Amino acid sequence: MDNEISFFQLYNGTKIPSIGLGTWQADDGVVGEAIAAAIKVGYRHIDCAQFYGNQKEIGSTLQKLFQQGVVKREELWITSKLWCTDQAPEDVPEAMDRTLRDLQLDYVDLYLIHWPVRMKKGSVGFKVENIVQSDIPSTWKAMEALYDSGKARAIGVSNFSSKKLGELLEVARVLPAVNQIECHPAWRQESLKAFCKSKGVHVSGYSPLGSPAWLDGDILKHPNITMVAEKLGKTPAQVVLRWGLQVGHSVLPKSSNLARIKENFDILEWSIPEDLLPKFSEIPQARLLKVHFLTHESNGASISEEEFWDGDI
Ligand code: NDP
Ligand code: 1BO
Repeated sequence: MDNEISFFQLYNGTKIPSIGLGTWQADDGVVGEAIAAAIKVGYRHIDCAQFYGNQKEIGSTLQKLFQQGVVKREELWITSKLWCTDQAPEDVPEAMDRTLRDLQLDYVDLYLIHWPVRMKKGSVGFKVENIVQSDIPSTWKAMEALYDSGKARAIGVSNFSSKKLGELLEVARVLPAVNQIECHPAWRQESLKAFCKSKGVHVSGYSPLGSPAWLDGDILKHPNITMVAEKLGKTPAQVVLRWGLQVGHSVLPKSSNLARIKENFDILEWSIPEDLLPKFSEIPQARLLKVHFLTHESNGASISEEEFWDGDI
């Protein structure tokens, strides 16, 4: 088969498909069609989260696809994430069960702590007054129980700096298998990626296209990217995603457009020649996803963006 999916093996032996369909900002009424189209094209990995508010539609679409025989549950890799309001250890099992009910699944393949930030249970919105002291070791114990129960085949974290991940690794009984972080040529995260690699933690790259419709930069228009794309007869999105695979992380492009869903998957049967890879390393670095609500003085925050990320660059 053309474009047969490739995998990265996690430390516990499970295999995460190298490309996953992102679902953030894929609204109800749209997300189901996007998932169905992606699975028919060959995607086997869907990146979900309770926070995205669309897991029910994803669940009913998956059920239809199973019933129609388009794909089997065991052929898919479904990631979901624990939202910040459910980090109290006693709330973690119910959050998992809610996600499983919404997705109409018995288990997820990967369950992540979405952010290293705890917010008041039931609170809504990104407001400094909603933040309460986090206690990642106690949240993690509850995550480990989900792993033991089989409701999550692997557990991990997202948006964890080297420092926060290092602290977790010191207390974890079940090691985090994945750190899902912003990663694209304009935010390559070389030191955090090297740290993750040294600890056997796989990196999944979110906003792998630089989230062009939402965030500040449009890396797809960077001259180095357009030059490589023209040279290889590929699109800017394809070379940016392919770069991600070649530097060792899985990529999670979001699209709700059938043509772009196909385009983003067509990155498996070719590669960027070694002599063009330095072109990606020349691109200036800037984190695109800023957590202003946590870090900006005007919101009453007391820490800076740099402090929040523990100085990781
Ligand atoms: P992406 O980098 O995937 O960019 C998505 C945007 O690019 C959409 O506007 C999409 O529009 C557009 N797009 C998709 N394909 C192409 C293409 N081939 N050419 C041009 N434009 C294209 O950004 P996201 O921020 O959505 O990140 C991807 C996923 O990562 C999320 O959906 C989510 O699952 C995950 N994520 C996780 C986070 C976390 O905290 N753990 C944070 C952010 C993201 P269209 O749909 O119209 O094609
Ligand atoms: C705050 C944005 C989270 C997307 O995963």
